[in-house]
Amino acid sequence: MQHLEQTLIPEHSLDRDCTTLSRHVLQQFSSFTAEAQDISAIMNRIALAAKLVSRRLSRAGLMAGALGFTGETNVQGESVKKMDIYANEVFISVFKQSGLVCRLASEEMEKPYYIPENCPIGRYTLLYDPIDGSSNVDINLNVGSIFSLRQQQGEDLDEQAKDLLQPGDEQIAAGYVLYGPSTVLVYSLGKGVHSFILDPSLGEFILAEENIQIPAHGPVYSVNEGNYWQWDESIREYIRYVHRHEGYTARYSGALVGDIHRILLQGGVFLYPGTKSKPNGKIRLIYESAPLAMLIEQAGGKASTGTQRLLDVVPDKLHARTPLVIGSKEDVELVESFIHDWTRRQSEAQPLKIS
Ligand code: FDP
Repeated sequence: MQHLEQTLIPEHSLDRDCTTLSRHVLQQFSSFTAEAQDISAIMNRIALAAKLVSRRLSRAGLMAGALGFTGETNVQGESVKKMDIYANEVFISVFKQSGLVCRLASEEMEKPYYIPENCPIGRYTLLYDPIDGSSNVDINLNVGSIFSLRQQQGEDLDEQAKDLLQPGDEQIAAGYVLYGPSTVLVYSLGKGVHSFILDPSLGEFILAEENIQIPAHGPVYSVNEGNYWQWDESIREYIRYVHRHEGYTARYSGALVGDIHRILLQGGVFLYPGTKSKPNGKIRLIYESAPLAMLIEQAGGKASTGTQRLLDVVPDKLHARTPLVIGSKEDVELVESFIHDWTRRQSEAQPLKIS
């Protein structure tokens, strides 16, 4: 009996040092500066938003009016779900009167949301996708939230938010929350990638893994193959390559955060290339792919558009999209090599111009 208990409850799980998210954020800074306190407070508010969304998701099927569509379309032309609106408003409400964040910009809002009373003191902007993978909400599958924090540059007096049109390297912090069997928060302040699990009995995110390293190569390729007919030939060639070689397996959940979390822990590559109907793909740069790219690079992986490092891309508008190839270094480079070879063959095949 004693032996059985030892097997079921390993000793280390009882001795676990419960590092909370806010303590961890403060530890990331070497001194107890005003910036350290601000970022720790901001991460705490994001954690609060995540807990509220997680609670709503876990009870949504039991509540009247929590699931389904609102009947509206968002700035992207996509049908809006009630949960998108709920989660979007949760993020706004946790930052109102916090004195921490001056603007919020999200997938659900055409223009940033300003909190003027915070602006004299809160010089940060939070960019976020409140519910990523919305098509999973109504069928009780995993969804996520993605966030990115930037310093406001200049005054933004005309409320044009032009300072947000900067490369992803300008991000101060990035992360995501995965609402799955447990709620997991993964974040980076540019000093490694760390994951936390929500302990519902404590209401706290507890450190699960520090300094996560993505494998250099993994078996997973994650892409919506229903778009095969719409892709460039280079992407089709890559997909035919993985179909014909041993060691690859397909996983695509319909929620980017879930697919990236798998790849972060087990390796592989996620692709959302351009299609005929969406030449820049579907994934939004500022509040989806840039934060995920920061996390994956911090974990030793790679993120690109297929031809350019993703964190170097300068968006031309708030809701800009780019093709996305992200994950293990070797797997991203393999996809890039197919794009590069195909582009070279195309240019060599051009008829010579004789002047
Ligand atoms: P959704 O629109 O349902 O929120 O970027 C948004 C996203 O989901 C990703 O989470 C997901 O990987 C992708 O779009 C799914 O799009 P497709 O249905 O076109 O594959």
